[in-house]
Amino acid sequence: MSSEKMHSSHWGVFRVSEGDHDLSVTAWGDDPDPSPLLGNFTDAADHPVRIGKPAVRRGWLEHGPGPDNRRGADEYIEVEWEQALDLAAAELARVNRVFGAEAVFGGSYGWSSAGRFHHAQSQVHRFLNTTIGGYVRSVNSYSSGAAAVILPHIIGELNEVARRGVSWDDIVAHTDIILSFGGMALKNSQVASGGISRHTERESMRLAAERGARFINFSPLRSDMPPEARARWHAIAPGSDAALMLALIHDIVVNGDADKAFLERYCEGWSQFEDYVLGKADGLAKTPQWAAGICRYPAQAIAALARELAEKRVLITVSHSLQRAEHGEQPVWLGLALAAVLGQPGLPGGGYAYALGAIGHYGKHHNIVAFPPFPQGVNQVNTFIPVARVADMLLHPGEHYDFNGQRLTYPHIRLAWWAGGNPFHHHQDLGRLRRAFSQLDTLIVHEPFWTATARHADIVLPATMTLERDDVGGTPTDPLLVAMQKVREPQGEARDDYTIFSALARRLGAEHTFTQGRSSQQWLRHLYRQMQDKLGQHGLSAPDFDTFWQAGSLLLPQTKDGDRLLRHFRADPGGAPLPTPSGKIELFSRTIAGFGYADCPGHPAWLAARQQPDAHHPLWLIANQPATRLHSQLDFGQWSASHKQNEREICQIHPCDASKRAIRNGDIVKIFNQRGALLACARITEDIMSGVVQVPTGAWFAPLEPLADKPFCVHGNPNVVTSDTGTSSLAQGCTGQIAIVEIVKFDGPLPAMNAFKPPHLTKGLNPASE
Ligand code: PGD
Repeated sequence: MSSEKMHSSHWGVFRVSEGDHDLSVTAWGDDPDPSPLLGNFTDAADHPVRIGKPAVRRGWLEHGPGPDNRRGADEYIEVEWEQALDLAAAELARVNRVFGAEAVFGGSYGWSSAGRFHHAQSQVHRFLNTTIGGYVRSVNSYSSGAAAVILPHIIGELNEVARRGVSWDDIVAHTDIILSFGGMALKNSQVASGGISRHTERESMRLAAERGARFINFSPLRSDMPPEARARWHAIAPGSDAALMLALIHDIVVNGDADKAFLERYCEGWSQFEDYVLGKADGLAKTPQWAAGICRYPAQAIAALARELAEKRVLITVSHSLQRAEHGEQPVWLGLALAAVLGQPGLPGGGYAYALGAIGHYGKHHNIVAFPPFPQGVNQVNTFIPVARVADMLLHPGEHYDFNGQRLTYPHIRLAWWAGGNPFHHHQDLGRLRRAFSQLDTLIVHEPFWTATARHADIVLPATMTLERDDVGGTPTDPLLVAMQKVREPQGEARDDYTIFSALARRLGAEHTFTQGRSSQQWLRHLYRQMQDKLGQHGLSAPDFDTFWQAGSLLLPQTKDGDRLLRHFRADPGGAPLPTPSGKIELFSRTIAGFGYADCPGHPAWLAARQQPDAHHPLWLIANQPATRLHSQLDFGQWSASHKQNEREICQIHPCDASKRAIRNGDIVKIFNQRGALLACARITEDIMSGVVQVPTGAWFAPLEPLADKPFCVHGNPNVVTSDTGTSSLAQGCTGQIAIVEIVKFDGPLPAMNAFKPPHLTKGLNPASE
């Protein structure tokens, strides 16, 4: 048994040691509510699905770079590191020489691991910037693609709004009603990129509820609010929140409960928006009766809720998931509008807390100084895409599209470099994504595991997992800086991304520019010293690096509540204006109206999604964040695996929908639409709205026939049926949360689930000798 080390993950801080077989993992003692996701680490490090050696796809090795439909079905040839690095460096140099850095996609979206130095995306970016001068990048995220674009137009930057909004402390002390659209599931707030030392949301909800605060959960799923909140659950149709919010606003106005003084002083464009709500603009008043049919929720209940909200300290929360849908910008905007009509923004515990509970960063306090990021260098390529438009880019080079007031053109990408992400988890319509990736000349992937993305790559470079290297974990909203101490030697021939990129940069004649002459240990010390210097500027100090490293963690000083964005604005709207064009909350945005988008007008509105249930596909599918893993990470781990049945992901279905289809608890079901199909195991429950089924994301893609146009995932990855369309011309965010499907009992023999076995590998073959 080796000695215990301190380490950290996006889902919590822990102590770990190597046992005879598995790792022994114990949550950090000060965490009041540790995440069970830690259980996925125990058997991960030497799992058979680890990538042990660099590998090259046979088709690429034999025929050279170029579009190839065999990606995803080909076998791999294991090669020595030197050969793999030579091939990768030469291919990058070729593409750069022939087509320029504009032909290289380095967006490399993905969460990778909690360590800030080995942050894989930053490593890719610095490597491409320092070797070929840049790359086509991606902007925004799959988490909050719509919110990140609309919020700056109407109130302020996403991070300011979400991270400096209402705190949990304020909610516990002041809020009467927490009106939550999309809930605040603890499975989401157990995670925070960079790490989280104390999971406090459950306790905050318990304390607030005990004081008498009322939590109201509007969601198709009861489980979107934990029992501790003692929430009232109101099931509404997926994607209908905007209609419900409009109807609430309507009745608050006609009841005479709108805070006119607040709207006058702090908001821009109330009159245009009011005309729309009351139907003066389009002849359609947004009444509860109007909304009831859309939401599948009674008009009287909407009217009663509008009355209940008056004169109370009300906090409106809107989860990230609502904006991962067609017209996802609208519920984000309407949540703010509802809070404004009630006159609540800027009051302690009141107003609008966008995405509170969607991630562990929000509702917390801020460190006075943050641990510095690994510097990425300068990208000389200006071309970018909104992150979720990657398949469009690869399939439609040269085509024009709209984004946030700009008319952009998709570049022609020949080479994509991916480290720390799993597009065959995070992207929608995976059959389309496979066709998109087949257009590339070359796909290079760094991964610890044989994920579906690694199985579509041409050159696969085995990366260490977090436990196999030293790093520092931290985030601006958590006071604990963690020395992430190496626990074990790298599995097989795995190398960390920095070592891989250093060796590649050497081949491209830019080693020193990339490394600055520092080893990874020296970078950790260098970044730590920068943090010490910044603390010094505030008259604060931190122990030297060795003391920190030995202690395993360091508690950083935090600011208190005074910096909350809307408090300042409310106190002094002239002196502390919001960073919007008017300096106020924008209920009508001249900027957005000026873009002229039919799918995102100048005020918040109800815009029906194109995807609606029909006779062939009568059910909504909610494809939400999983509770048993982070995204697709460590899906083979003990905790995730123990929550599947027959090795398949679970599908929740209402008893009425199940009985109509003669589906019983535990049956294997097939969920399908025109894009593909997946298998899952049925769990019948009244905790889901009738007409809706739910399958979480993250089960590794396991297509029965890898090259099928309409993939059939036998494991339960819902992204085979989700739609790859943008939220609107404004944000072009991902719309993976909701799909339209049918479901039937699957009676055939259960196909083998091979996602956790490596692909066919030819070991140690030297291609020159073939
Ligand atoms: P992860 O599974 O976290 O998913 O998408 P993302 O791609 O981030 O992938 C991270 C990968 O990095 C893993 O394969 C892991 O093994 C690898 N990795 C970890 N550490 C390292 C490292 O040090 N080096 C290297 N090279 N690799 C490493 C998440 C995305 O999915 C997100 S954020 C959201 S919010 C979206 N949510 C939904 C949704 O709600 N519904 C649908 N349908 N689809 C979604 N997709 C999105």
